Amino acid sequence: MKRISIIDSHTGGEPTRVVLDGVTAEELEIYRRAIICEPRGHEVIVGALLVEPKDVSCVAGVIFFNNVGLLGMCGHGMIGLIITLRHLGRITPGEHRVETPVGIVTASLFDDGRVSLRNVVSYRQVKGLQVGGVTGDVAWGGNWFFLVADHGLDLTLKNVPQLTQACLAMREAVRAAGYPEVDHVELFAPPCDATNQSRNFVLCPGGEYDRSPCGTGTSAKLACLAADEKLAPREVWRQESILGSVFEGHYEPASQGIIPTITGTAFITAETTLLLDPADPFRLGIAER
Ligand code: PYC
Repeated sequence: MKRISIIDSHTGGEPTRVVLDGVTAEELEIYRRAIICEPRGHEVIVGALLVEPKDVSCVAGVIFFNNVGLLGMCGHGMIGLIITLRHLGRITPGEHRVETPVGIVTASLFDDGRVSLRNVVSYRQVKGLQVGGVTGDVAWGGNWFFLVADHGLDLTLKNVPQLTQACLAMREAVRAAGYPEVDHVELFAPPCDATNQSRNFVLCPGGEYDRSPCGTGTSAKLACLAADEKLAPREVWRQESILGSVFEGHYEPASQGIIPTITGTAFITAETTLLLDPADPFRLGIAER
């Protein structure tokens, strides 16, 4: 029986499954769907495999993954990872550097359980790309995003199927226009709560939507706001998700773009061991191959 120990958490409603033991980085592709997908999980989960960091100043290395592949960075996942490390007694409040495939992220854990991430350098690559009947920006926030404000859609939970279809079509159009790296689409609307600046809907690479306001998506948004001079350095931007959960963001200017800081909280939901029985036809997950 293969055993994989995990700790689950959620950040603003978006789940993170930290893999503590039982899978190496080399084996991840074999077990990725077993960890994320049904019957042990669900397509919306983001996995976070703990690995030894190459940089010894880092408390951990992490590889984020989902139902269709690897992620460069993951903001909600990093907040979930930090709260998981606190739960395990491996860290206490203070600053902690974490190595990701796209660079080192510095996380500050506060006494009240909030986590602030100083993300990788983020920037807008293209302004005002016209594709598939909409106009949007292409930006990097640790993952690649197509960001659209003027789409004519209601960002409400009951509208998720239509939002998902619209974002999938936009993503196809962006890729066909020469940006195959774009795997997330982010739609914006005015906030429901007037203390926030904006509401978003984020389509993730595997076709699920982010329940949280998306840390890398909020970083990409801050990069666009900075490039348009619509948000000053250190000015606070409160980004609301389609569920109403909130990340607070601000940025520092950097030579190639901005350095975003994203703040949120996460809660532990489970600690358990996944069992993969060799006789189980679905031991590697139910998913398209
Ligand atoms: O919070 O950066 C994020 C994220 C990416 C995909 C899902 N969440």
